[in-house]
Amino acid sequence: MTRSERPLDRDASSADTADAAGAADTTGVASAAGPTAVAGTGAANPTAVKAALRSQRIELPSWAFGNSGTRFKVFSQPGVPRDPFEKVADAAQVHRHTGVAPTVSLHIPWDKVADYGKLAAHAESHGMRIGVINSNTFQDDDYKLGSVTHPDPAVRDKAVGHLVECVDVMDATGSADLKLWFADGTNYPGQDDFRSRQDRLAESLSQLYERLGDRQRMLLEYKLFEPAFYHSDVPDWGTSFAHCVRLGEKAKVVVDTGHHAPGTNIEFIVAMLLRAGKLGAFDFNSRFYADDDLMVGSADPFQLFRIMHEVIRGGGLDAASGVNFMLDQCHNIEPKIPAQIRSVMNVQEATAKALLVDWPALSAAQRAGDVLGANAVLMDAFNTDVRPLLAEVREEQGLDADPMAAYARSGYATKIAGERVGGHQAGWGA
Ligand code: RM4
Ligand code: MN
Repeated sequence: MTRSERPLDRDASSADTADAAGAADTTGVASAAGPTAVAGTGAANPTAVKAALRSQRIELPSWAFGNSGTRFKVFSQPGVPRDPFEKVADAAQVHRHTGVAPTVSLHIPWDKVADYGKLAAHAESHGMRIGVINSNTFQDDDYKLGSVTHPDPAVRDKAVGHLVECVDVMDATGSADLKLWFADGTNYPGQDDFRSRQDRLAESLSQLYERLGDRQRMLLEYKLFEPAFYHSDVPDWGTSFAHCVRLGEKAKVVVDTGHHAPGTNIEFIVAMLLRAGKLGAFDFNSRFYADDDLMVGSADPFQLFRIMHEVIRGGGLDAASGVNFMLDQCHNIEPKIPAQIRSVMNVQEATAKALLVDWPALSAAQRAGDVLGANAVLMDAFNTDVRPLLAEVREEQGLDADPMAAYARSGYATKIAGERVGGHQAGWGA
């Protein structure tokens, strides 16, 4: 059977019902009958696939536009923004050429400004909105032994104070989400007590949770290691999940794709979190070795496809799911704006392939125990060249079919290199 001969409508009865009880009432998002309208019509319905691609949203990180590097060297680039306003302007260029990236994440204090209302208005004048506010409790001397888990209550108070200040920034910018990533951990066995640190973490998070408005959420990110090398206080999705469940509906887990041990099955984590209604956001990037923060989809496009497949399976692509898809990347040696454009395109390509999965065929093969057949359905979608489809989607939206070429032709890179002379280029800690 060719793609076009496959049934238009997904056969609901073909969906597995094994997880019905667990999924339906705990999530309110993931459907036990499998993917929602977006995916069910997959290969057989190009209109639905295109609609899903048009409505997909990918958030850009302000810090990707600043200078970055490793602990060995930060290489500067011409035209790099000197302040958050210029970072937002650069993000707007990415949106101009891709049409799916209208929000930009801020990092406080890197993006500290005197008037956040003014920054939000500036974003709006560029067709952008302020997205997630990312907190930073890792760059002060006080935080050497931790922030919200620090043994000294005064340091914990200071850290919670910063997080509350971030909620003030959310109020001023209209942002709905606060992202929490803690560098907290220890370097040596015996250095501090795991359980006391968990208690302090729980207490600090509760204080913050109380401060959230009705439409605001807190997103708790986990990371296996670095900067702490013996243990991290939020090393894995289980720890984040446990805290979020205890806190309540407004607390969700963040999956940063670079924050796992090599070989971790990230798509399984995605499935579990969506099933429980606890997936709040992605920090997308690629890694070869550790938390490399390279362009998403560059190290392992197949992994990204598998993740997007589970996202669609669990309803995470539907706007109502509230899952935020952000790029958390640094472009140390490549030009930053085109690197962000390329990253957005990589996410779109993985999404398009995942949308093309023939769900009725996959489900039938799975139920029949057809191991090779089921695998072939997935690989068939992954091996489809979706670039012509995405080019078509862009042209239908009045965009250039090739965002990279359009950006190169735009003259923006030359313009900012000429204009942004003097001042202090933004970078870590700026
Ligand atoms: C952390 C984590 C956070 C990001 C910082 C800069 O490793 O990924 O999400 O904000 O880096
Ligand atoms: Mn991250």
